[in-house]
Amino acid sequence: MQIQRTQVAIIGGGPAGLLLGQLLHKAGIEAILIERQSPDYVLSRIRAGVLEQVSMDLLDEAGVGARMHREGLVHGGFDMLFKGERHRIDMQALTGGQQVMVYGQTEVTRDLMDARQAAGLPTIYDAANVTVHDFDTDRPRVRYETTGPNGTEQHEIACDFIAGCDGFHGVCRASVPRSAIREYEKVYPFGWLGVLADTPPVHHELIYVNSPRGFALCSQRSHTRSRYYLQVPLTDKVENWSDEAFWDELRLRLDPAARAQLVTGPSIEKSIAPLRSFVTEPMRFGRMFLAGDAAHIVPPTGAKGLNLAASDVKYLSGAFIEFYRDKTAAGIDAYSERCLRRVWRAERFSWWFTSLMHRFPDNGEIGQKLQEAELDYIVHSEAGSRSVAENYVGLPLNFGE
Ligand code: FAS
Ligand code: PHB
Repeated sequence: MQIQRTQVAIIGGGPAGLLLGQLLHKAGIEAILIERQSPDYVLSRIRAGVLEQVSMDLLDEAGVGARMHREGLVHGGFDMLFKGERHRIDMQALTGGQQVMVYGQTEVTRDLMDARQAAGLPTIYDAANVTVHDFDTDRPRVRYETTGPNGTEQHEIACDFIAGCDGFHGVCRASVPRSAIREYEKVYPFGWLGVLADTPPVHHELIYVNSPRGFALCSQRSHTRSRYYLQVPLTDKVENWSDEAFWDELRLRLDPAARAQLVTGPSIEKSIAPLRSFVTEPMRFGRMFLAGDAAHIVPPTGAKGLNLAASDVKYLSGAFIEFYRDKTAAGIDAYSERCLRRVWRAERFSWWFTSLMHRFPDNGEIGQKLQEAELDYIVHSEAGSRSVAENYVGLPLNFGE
């Protein structure tokens, strides 16, 4: 058994783990990052696309924001399409100037990986059988295996803290005794079929569609790369969808102007993601802290998943910095409550926006009519539009304080 020692053991090399590692490094705090997949596999996952100002600021603070500012697309609004008509939500005007950045999670992850590698920070990829131990004591440990020329090798990391950034299917939350944790979950009766294509976006901003045929979203990654989503039944399989079938169904859910602008092409990625609302309470267990998807999941309608991971990491990195620099546990003790206040607000908006924009099998015809009536109110009410806008750009970190 090879024994290593560090201050923080970060489990998971997605955006949460990488961002935490970068912020701790800049504060002089040692961390070892353990990821079960390869770097290429982590980068191959196509996920989020929209960053709130809080996330942009954090990437700048981590020293990895340059390419985002160079290549990202700043958006001041988005369209809502229903009953064949598009209405723009002018976020910038409704929120006193706030905007969002369209910059894919893949690029965020790549920027963070490059920075970690450039700094020569200890990162274990392809770690197998990762387990966490004694996190209810002040001497937590992480164990994992690697396979090399000498066969399988056992490793152990002794640390002060474990950061569980290992996503929804990770080992950290699963290792907490059931009596010490509460999980809240809502699974939606549909999924999102996503397509990535090297085609110019159909519009310069995003279009969220409520159609009697189901939800659709027209998003983008650059001026030459588009990202589209269609609501599909949970029983659907990605192999049932040819590119042509996808484009035909998307056309049926768009308005004539967008249909005329749509440029189709071969998909370079195509997948179906399930939708759920999920929250773990608390998010701290002794010396182990959950951050990002390890602790919570939102339906992607509100573009909150990646942004919640970033705000968790902001609180957690601050708590660790206070512990080591100021010798106080105040931030650590407040971590879970501070995160959960923001998490539940984002969960509420994501659930509400999902409920408004998707077809629910049990809602019947009146369900569509009631959704259209609510959409009609929102786009014609400054108060209604401002409520959507201020939640979409991200509520301030001190909201309600
Ligand atoms: P991640 O899941 O990204 O990263 C966790 C990492 O931990 C992974 O690399 C995993 O390999 C690793 N890991 C797991 N178990 C481990 C173990 N035992 N040991 C070591 N490592 C382990 N959000 C949006 O805002 N918009 C979207 O459109 C959107 N689409 C999504 C589509 C899908 C299919 C999924 C799953 C999520 C989507 N999300 C979206 C949310 C997504 O962007 C997450 O919020 C974001 O990836 C959160 O980052 P992390 O918390 O780092 O979790
Ligand atoms: C994306 O571009 O992947 C995206 C954008 C906005 C969302 C969800 C996904 O609400």
